[in-house]
Amino acid sequence: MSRLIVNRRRFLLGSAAAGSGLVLSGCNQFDFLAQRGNPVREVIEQANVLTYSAQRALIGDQVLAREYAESEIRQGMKPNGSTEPSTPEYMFLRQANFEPYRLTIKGMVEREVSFSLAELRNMPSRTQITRHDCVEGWSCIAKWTGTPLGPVLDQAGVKPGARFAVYHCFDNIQRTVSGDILYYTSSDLVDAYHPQSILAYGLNDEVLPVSNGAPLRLRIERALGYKQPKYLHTIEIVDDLSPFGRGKGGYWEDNGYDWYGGI
Ligand SMILES: Nc1nc2c(c(=O)[nH]1)N[C@H]1C(S)=C(S)[C@@H](COP(=O)(O)O)O[C@H]1N2
Ligand SMILES: [Mo]
Repeated sequence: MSRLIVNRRRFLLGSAAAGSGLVLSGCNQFDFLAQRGNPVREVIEQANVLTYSAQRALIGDQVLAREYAESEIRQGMKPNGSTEPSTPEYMFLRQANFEPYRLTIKGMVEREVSFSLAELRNMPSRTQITRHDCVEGWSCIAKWTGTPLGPVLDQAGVKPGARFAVYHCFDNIQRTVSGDILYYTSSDLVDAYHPQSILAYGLNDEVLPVSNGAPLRLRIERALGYKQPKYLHTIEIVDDLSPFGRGKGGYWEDNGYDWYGGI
């Protein structure tokens, strides 16, 4: 089984790299791939659906990601992607030491709820030492402390028919002529309710630093780095990902990365 997963990971890394090259190069020869209804694109999309269901069938729903010993933490957590968000909303919260921060849960829920950091820290916590794998080809073992997401979602009451959680972040990952693009990603509810899915406010026994996503970032331990949203402010429960961004369920997903991003 591990061989299968390794092979799948290689495949993923390959397809992610090809996907981003495709978007960034803007090469005419390949542009047609990005058009909806294109048969090649549909084949690629089907492949993603297949790997998703194949992986769910292979490893089951609630299998834990490997956890490591303290002695295996070799270096600090390498900051990547956005490391210092510059949106006014974030800069305001940062200078106020994140006192006014609230995490909001909305969408297909019985009641919209929001929590301050103090409230989240007072809920049961979980600490885990796990390995973060970025598609750029590096990994880091780090110790994360936070509140399990499942019980937080239960306080909002997820409605029947809901399928995904969309994670909205403060940072402007990309600036364009038509405005800032804010980072977002998403998961299914199986990953949202996974026992290692935590709203992390602590990293390696310290308060989570700004460069790694302060005040709150989600860990989804069986997924690649781009599925670990930093600077999280809202979780939206939905049954359809198409209304967000370019409809692929995340910033990097919109740029060609696999939606599931499992490892
Ligand atoms: N909001 C936000 N979340 C993000 C990113 C980002 O740029 N913005 N980058 C992603 C990527 S590609 C990686 S590898 C990890 C990096 O997390 P770190 O800075 O704690 O290493 O965060 C992920 N989550
Ligand atoms: Mo990454």
